[in-house]
Amino acid sequence: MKKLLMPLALLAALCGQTTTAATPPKPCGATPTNQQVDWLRMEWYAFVHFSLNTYTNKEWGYGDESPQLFNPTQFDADPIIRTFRDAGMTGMIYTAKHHDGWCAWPTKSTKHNITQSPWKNGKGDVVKEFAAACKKYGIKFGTYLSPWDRNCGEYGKKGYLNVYYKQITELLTNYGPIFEIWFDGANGGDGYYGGAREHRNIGKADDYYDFARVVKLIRRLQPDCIIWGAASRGDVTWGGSEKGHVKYPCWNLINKDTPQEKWLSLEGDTPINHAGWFWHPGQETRVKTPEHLMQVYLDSVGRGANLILNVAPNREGRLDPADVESLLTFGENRRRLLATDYALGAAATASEVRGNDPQFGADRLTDGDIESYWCPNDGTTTGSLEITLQKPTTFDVVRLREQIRLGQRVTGFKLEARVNGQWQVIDDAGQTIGNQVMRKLAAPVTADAVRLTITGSRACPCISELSLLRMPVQMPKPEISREDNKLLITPQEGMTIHYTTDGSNPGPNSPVFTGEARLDKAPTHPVKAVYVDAEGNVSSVTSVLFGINRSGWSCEGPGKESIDGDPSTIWEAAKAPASITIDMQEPFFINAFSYLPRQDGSVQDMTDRFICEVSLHGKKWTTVAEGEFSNLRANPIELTEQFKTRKARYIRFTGTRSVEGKGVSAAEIKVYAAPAPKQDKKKD
Ligand code: FUL
Repeated sequence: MKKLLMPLALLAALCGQTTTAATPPKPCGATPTNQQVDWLRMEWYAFVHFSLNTYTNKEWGYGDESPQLFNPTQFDADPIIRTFRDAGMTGMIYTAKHHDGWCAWPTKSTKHNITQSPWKNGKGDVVKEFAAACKKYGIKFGTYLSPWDRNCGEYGKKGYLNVYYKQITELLTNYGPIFEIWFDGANGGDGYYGGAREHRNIGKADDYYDFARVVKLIRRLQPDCIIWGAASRGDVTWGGSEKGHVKYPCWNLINKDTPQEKWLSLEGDTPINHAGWFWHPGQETRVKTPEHLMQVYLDSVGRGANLILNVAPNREGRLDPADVESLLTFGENRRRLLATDYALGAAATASEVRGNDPQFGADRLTDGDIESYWCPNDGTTTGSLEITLQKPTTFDVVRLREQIRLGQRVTGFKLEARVNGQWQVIDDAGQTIGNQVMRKLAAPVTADAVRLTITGSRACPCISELSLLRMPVQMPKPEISREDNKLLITPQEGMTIHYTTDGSNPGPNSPVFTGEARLDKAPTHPVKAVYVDAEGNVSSVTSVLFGINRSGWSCEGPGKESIDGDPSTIWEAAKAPASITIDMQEPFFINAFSYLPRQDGSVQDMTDRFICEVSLHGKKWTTVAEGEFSNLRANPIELTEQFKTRKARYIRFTGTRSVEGKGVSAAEIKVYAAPAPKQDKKKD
């Protein structure tokens, strides 16, 4: 390398520039470990929630679920991991134990584990099978081990800690290299706790679990393992929402600009399906689109964090085909986005080069080497770089990288492009860069030069890459909604819409949607639609299951905000328990309702325990569902509760507890129709 640089240095000297072999800048603030750098370069990987909750339609088990429930008839880790590999994912993290305490490996720490399950006659080990498949497909394996254990009688007491440390030790000893271990932030609350069925508070998680000790233990067992959480004692922390986005500007630092500054990378986490982290019946109508996933990717990886995307196996132990389709389409779009860097090899100049040493020259940005970097002299915290392309080139994403081994420095930047000989600003809102930032432009730009201006930096900026990328054209997916009983599907120029309402998958031979279709008042199948373009290309399927049409419904007493179709209006009651009694005006066969918690960002009075009763005439009431809406603080999504089919005109929703506060609330309540039971059909 040095040998190569000599002639350049000589040339610069001959051209009258003073060239000294400049020394690299000193690190600025906290720097990442090699493990943290390697981890950031993994970009995105899978999360797999697969446990007893898969069988109970719950997001959090209480801890009293029977291990007998776990019996996937078709589980095979191989196709699951192959799918992740095919999508371009670099690893996967499996929930070896979720909050319900059931362990998916034959642990010696508790009886509440897979040896008590019928799957493989109690001889199975899901952790082992996932670890082996990851090895086979060359992606990394990691594990999630919930600190909160709603099953263990010792939870909240000292005795639990040995159980927990033992579980960590087993997982980090018996399954090969673990690239990341997750310590969830949900801790303490009510649970089964060995039969006590009570509320247990653990105080400060850092003190109770003794995370300092946990970190030491992990470092001893697997020094390369990235630790998520552990009260910021680890290497990585939560991105801040379960939508996958991390906020921008994005700093991989805590206690920034203080002597306690520490490098702590961010991980955005989100499920691929709106239904939640675990598999839920009917979730094929709630899968996130590839376009949505691309946005999440840009808002996490493209802001300098990593993305962990959950894809949950179903009760058979297979991935849901709708999830897989979206995952693979997004994976392909990502691959196409990153396939060509139009700036690669382009000539570059800079306002200043450190010691005039070509080692730190502007062309380091376009040499395709993520380790080399441009850098000005110490004390210079602003500057500009110009990249000249050989011909006008169209791009709409600009990717920048800092040499983060020297710390995260840049606080502001601006991008300009030369279009038809005129410089124009294409992005003036750049702040942090970090490992990488992907700036999606408002519209594609065709330019023959690009200028990057660093407007602020904590020390001399060290920029390792500037790439020009092009977002692939993504085939749109129809959007389906309804207005009263009228079905609406968004038209798309040059494409026809084909749809079904009987649950079957639509194709070019299905009925054409002309804008005049009616929807059943109480549909029992999802509406599905595709676009077909002039060449016969077919888009992905959009599938939506509508609840019973609520127009004309009323509430006996308060609650109308929960049936008005407007999530921004909220029914609120100051004191729990409080109920909404809905009159559907006529009887229906029903088998599910959904609850959308308040969406205004507050968890105050957000109902998280409920009772649901139904009645045919409004006199005799039957309780059809009762329980907990879990994980609402982190993920306030619409949750669906299913029950045995009933004929009812009235439905009463009672909030009995909330995440915070004494009251209860609901943004929306929907009710779902069921097919008429056989004997009733006969009567009709
Ligand atoms: C949350 C948990 O409570 C959820 O159930 C899920 O595991 C998610 C990844 O983290 O905090």
